[in-house]
This record gives sequence, structure tokens and C-alpha cells, in this order.
Amino acid sequence: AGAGGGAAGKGVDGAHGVAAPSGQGGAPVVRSTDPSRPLGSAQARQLQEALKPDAVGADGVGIYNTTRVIPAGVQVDFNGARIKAGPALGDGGQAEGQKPLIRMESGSSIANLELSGADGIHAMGDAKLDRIKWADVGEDAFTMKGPGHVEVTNSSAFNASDKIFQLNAGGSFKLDNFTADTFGKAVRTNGGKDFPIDISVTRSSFRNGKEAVVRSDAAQAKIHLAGNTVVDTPHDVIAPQAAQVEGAQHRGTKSYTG
Ligand code: ADA
Ligand code: CA
Ligand code: CA
Repeated sequence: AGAGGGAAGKGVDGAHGVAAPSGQGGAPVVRSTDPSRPLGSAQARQLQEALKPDAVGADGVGIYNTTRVIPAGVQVDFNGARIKAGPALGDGGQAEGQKPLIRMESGSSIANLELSGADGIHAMGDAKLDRIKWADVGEDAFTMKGPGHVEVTNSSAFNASDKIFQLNAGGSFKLDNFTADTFGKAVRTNGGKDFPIDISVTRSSFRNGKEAVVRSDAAQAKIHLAGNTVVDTPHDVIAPQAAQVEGAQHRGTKSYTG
């Protein structure tokens, strides 16, 4: 059941959330995305429990060995938690088919998390991500698996062998106040595919990119860039001539050969 279903329970803590139990600072805070329909406290506690890592390494970084699901209508503040993928999710290399650490159902949001490895985060539809740091990107950092509107704010990603954001479905993708260092493409629409997608990248900084900030094979793509700093990266946009692009300073074209 999504947030605030008919049987919505009592909100707790005035702010409709379940706070970290005392003595366990840093536990995620789970809330409804709609304050007028708070989560039942049992549902909130169950999800908070499910989001705890399976193990914690000596370095204090938690390990997920299975994908955690953020339900529709739920927002999670991870409270600065640091997690990485265990080997059951994938080794973080370039093999396809690895599993995500987190799957966001449509209409969910997450904040304040550092993660590394495997296939990062999958979003099934609408999603909001704020203050997320991909400390060591795996196969990629984030994938739009279904159509929707995605916003990523105040976030960063490091050490990506190839892609950071992989957009496999249409809708919109907004990236604002992002920092990336070391990547192939920061934003990539699915190779060889044409579908309508609005991409906006603003007030962000990109360093040490092998190819481009945004690479698309979609003639239907609309790409808007503004206020970015792009250093040691050959192109800001690689896209078909037919794609609508604004704000690019070093645009290129490249056909898909994969
Ligand atoms: C590659 C692959 C796609 C898809 C994508 C991803 O680009 O060709 O089919 O799997 O990776 O989502 O990681
Ligand atoms: Ca891939
Ligand atoms: Ca992937």
C-alpha cells in the first residue's frame, strides 16, 4: 500500500515522521510525501527497519546485499547514512544486469545519502533525489526505468567508468547544483533509441569527462544547459542535429555503434 492509504495511522512526531530511536543516531527518517496523509507508524517503522544495512564495515559504511524499495508516496531522509553494494548486487564493473541498491517506486523521494557500487538507484517513474552523493559509481549511478519526471538536486557523483545518469524512458530529467568528477557521460539517453525526453542541467560542475555532459541518440530530445562549469570534458552535448539543444558551448555529434 502506498502512503496514506485508507487505513493511515496516526502520524508521530508532529512532522509525520518516525525519528531515529535514541542511541541509534543516523537511522533513516521515513515520512509521507503528503503531510495531510501521514504514514501509519507501523508502516513507517517497518520501512525504517528494512532500510538498515545488512552489515557495517570497519570503515563505518553499511552494506546492502538486497535491493531496498522506497514505496510510492514515501520520502526517506537517510540522515547522512553511507552504504555500498555487497557482491550479491554486483561488482560495480561494467557488466549489465547488476542490481540497484535502491528502487524508487513512482512518486517517492530520497535525501541525504552516500552510496557506492552495483547499479546504483533505479527510479520506476516520478522521483526526487536531494543531497545524494555517489562516492564511487558502479555500472552507472541512476537509471530512469519507467516514464516520469525526475529531479536530482544538490548532489554529486565520482569515479564513474562510463555513465552517471542512464535515461531509459521518456519524460523529464532535471539536474541542478550537481558536481561530477571522472565519468564518460554524465547523462546518457538509452543508446540507439529515440523517445521524447526533456533534459535540464543547471548550476552544475563537471570535471574529467571522457565524452560529454549529455549524450543522446534521440532526435526527440530537448536539452537545456545553463550556468554550468565544464572542465577537461570534450563536449557538453553530443546529440543528433534534430534534437533541440540550448546553452551548449561545445556540441558534437556521434553515431551509436553499439
Ligand atoms: C547499456 C545498455 C542498455 C541498458 C543500459 C543500462 O547502455 O546498452 O540496454 O542496459 O546500459 O541501463 O545500464
Ligand atoms: Ca549500462
Ligand atoms: Ca546500468
